[in-house]
Amino acid sequence: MCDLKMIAERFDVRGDFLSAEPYGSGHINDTYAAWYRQGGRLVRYIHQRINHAVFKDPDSLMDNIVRTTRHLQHKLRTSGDPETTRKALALVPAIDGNSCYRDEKGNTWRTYIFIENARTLDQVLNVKQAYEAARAFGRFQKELRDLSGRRLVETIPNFHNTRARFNALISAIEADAFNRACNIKQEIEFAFQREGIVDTLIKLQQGGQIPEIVTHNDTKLNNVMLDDETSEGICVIDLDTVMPGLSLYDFGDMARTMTSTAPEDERDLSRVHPRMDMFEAITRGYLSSVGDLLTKTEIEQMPFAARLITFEIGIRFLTDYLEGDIYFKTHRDCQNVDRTRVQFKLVQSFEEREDVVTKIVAAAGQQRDPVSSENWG
Ligand code: ADP
Ligand code: GN1
Ligand code: MG
Repeated sequence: MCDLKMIAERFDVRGDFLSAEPYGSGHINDTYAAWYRQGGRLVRYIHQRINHAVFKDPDSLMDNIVRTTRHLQHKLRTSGDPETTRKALALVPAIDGNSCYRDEKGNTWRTYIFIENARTLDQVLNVKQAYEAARAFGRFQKELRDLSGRRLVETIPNFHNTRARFNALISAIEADAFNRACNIKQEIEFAFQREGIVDTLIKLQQGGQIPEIVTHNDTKLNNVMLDDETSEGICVIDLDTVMPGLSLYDFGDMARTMTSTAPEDERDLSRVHPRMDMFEAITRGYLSSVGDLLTKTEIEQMPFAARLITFEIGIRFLTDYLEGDIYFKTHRDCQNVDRTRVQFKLVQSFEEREDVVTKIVAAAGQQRDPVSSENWG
């Protein structure tokens, strides 16, 4: 582990550094929870090293985050909310006043206030959690609708361009740099059979039927903190990919990560399927906070987005396997293949349940009124 104390000293954290340990199960950044003694109490902060192989322009990324977190906090403050630094991520500036610190190796570090009495989950356990997590992501989209100023920077260009993701898969298969394509023939075939879906949302956007808005773009379950007591989705985190996007990208990734109770890399595929009660919970949770801002087409495309985005992440895992596991963190051999298989199983299950999924969205879309979370307890 790197010298966290040295990093910690570069930030304007009041108190004495005690210890730090790796934290969370994100696939991209290096995250540490650090303890400090502060005025006789023990408090925690998050120190995070941005993965600059993934994010090529950390300064623009941090600029996006400064703008969005300020905007969210300003809204909470003006509404009289007493918990602004628990309900919106709060950066702690570096001692030189910058939002981040660049170490001598060129790594970019940032520090956040630790959100206490809340947790992230890697899998949903009940419908209330699914409802609350989706509601929080919907609220996040809604609160950023009036973000003023210039367009946010695309921290990863074409991040949800499924056609570009598909083309990257083809290139990786052609290069087959690690001679791995022979191990995943079925998965490659599965992907090729579905090439026809990859342009759908892009075309709807180009045709002006779906608007570009500010979206989170990485709305997996473990990017929202749920309150320990109430399960309320109190804070959306992991803001590196907050940038212009489609509302459907966010809904699709919620469906991918909040409907199955199996891990993302489950090896027993018989345990993997999207639960329809969970799907209904996320649909209602999401629409309860943002439904009044969505167009008819956006709502109509929600069932499709569930399988498209699940497919897209599946082909990203497959591509990474072919390229030697260089993008997503892996902890064992073939983990990216297992992740792919889980996503593809979910895609297939969404296809098989298309009627049910469509009915759920249609019914929830007609109501569009905020639904009390009590219904999901
Ligand atoms: P990655 O991009 O690698 O996924 P995240 O920003 O999602 O990194 O952080 C990884 C994990 O660290 C999260 O899933 C969450 O459990 C934890 N975490 C991140 N920020 C905070 C915070 N401000 N307070 C408490 N926990 C946090
Ligand atoms: C990554 O950073 P994390 O673990 O929240 C990835 C997402 C994928 C997800 C798959 C910047 O999310 O796009 O959907 O893994 N983030 C980035 O679990 O690529
Ligand atoms: Mg994350």
